[in-house]
Amino acid sequence: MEASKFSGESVVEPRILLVNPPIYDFAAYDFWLKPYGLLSVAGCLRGKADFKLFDYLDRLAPFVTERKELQSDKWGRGRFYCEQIQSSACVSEIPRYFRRFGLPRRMFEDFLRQQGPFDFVFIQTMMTYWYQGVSEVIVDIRKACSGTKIILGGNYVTLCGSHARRLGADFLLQGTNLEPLWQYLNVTGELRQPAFWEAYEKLNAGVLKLSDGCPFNCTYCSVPKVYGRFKARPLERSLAELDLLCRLGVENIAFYDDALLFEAEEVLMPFLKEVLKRDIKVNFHSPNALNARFITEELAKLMLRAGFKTFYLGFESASLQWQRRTGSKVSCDELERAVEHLAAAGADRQDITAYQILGHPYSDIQQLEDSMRFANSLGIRGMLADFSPIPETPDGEYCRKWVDMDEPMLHNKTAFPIILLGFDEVNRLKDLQRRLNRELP
Ligand code: B12
Ligand code: SF4
Repeated sequence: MEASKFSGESVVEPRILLVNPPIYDFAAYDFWLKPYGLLSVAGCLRGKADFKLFDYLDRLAPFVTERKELQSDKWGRGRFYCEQIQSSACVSEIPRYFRRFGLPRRMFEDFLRQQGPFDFVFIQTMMTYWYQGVSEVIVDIRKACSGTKIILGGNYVTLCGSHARRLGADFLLQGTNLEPLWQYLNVTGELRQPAFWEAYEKLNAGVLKLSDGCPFNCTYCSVPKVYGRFKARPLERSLAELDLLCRLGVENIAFYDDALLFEAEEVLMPFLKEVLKRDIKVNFHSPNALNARFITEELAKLMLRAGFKTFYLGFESASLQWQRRTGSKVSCDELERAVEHLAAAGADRQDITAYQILGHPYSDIQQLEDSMRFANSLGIRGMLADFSPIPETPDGEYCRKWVDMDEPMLHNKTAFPIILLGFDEVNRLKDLQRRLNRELP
């Protein structure tokens, strides 16, 4: 390993560029998308490096705010700037437009010319099927600053290591243990630091994560393997991060926890009680599904009082057979009870959404239409969550029957349901979901 700029007696801090790449996909929407892993790692090095951020998905960048059609909704969500492009050969049969979402490429080239060179570039990787955006960033950095060390981390690198190694980065951080990164950089990071949110010039939405891991073992999910046992993060660290987000003017906060409501008495409830005690006024959201099983009357009341505005519940299917085969994370009764508790606590049913998987390989036993009608009968919105097969999960491995799982583009959530069920059937189910939502009071 070459000596990094962290080593030696130099008083000059190393220059580190943080990049959240553009997205290449059929669809993308800013549903409180933030490069939280990247910012967390940078937070550990706060005060030890000179950071710059280029977030292609930053919707508060002037290029975006001057476009009326890209304005945020009342909870800080909205559309990304996008350009239609040629899809890559492996998904060319999918009859949907393929696009590049995010700031134009030339803006990054200009940025590198004006702000470079950098000693290191840290690049966020997210969905496995978004690797083309990562590749674009690497090509542009190599062209502009040849001596820069490029470091990748995040979900794609963790789940598709051997594929990611072909993109040409210098170092890959797989999984969640940051020790190999500190060794590579020859520095020690401080894990208790909040994420590096001050990298943004303007910020109206942020992210928090109070815990890691999940106690369930759903057969379609990578979290149990990647994160292991459920573990709460230190409350003080989360409160310090909340404080930082509020100081930066954030109004909407999305939780990125996998099991936000597990052991709520030890984790979420103390956090929310502190929010009330400090009289903090922000809107909380749970885009990453909540487990309805854990929503008690008391918890629902506390969540509403502390500022929760939208509720996304993971339901997946009303079929008992499907639930049992995939890990029994939630039942129909539990969903119904949770909705009653939330509504009684003051939530508008229009702000409660049940996710259901579309295009899961056991669709034959999922009874999706009945499941959609069941959620609708509770007066809440339904949202079809297109299935993305994930390598090394039992269901993802089963999908090798239909697609080449070694090509991450084929994990694409728009592509897979169409490959499995056909274009017409996917459209029929989506139309049905839209109709059911429209019929809600
Ligand atoms: C939040 C989240 C979302 C958010 C959006 C997140 C985003 N910014 O894009 C929402 C709710 C919108 C979402 C949607 C979906 N998601 Co999602 N999501 C997540 C979740 C919970 C966290 C992702 C994240 O930000 N991780 C980063 C932070 C939170 O992790 P961390 O632990 O602090 O990070 C550590 C390390 O990973 C590392 N690290 C992380 N990043 C970096 C970067 C660098 C440079 C370095 C050095 C280190 C590093 O260091 C950190 C400190 O230890 C993951 C599960 C998980 N626990 O990771 C699933 C996950 C990524 N999602 C998944 C899925 C399936 C989906 C959906 C397809 C579900 C659906 N059918 O609708 C959609 C797809 C959306 C789309 N447009 O295509 C899958 C992955 C699928 C895939 N093929 O890649 C995951 C892994 C969950 C699973 N089921 O296994 N998701
Ligand atoms: S409950 Fe959610 S995070 Fe936990 S294993 Fe199941 S799908 Fe994954």
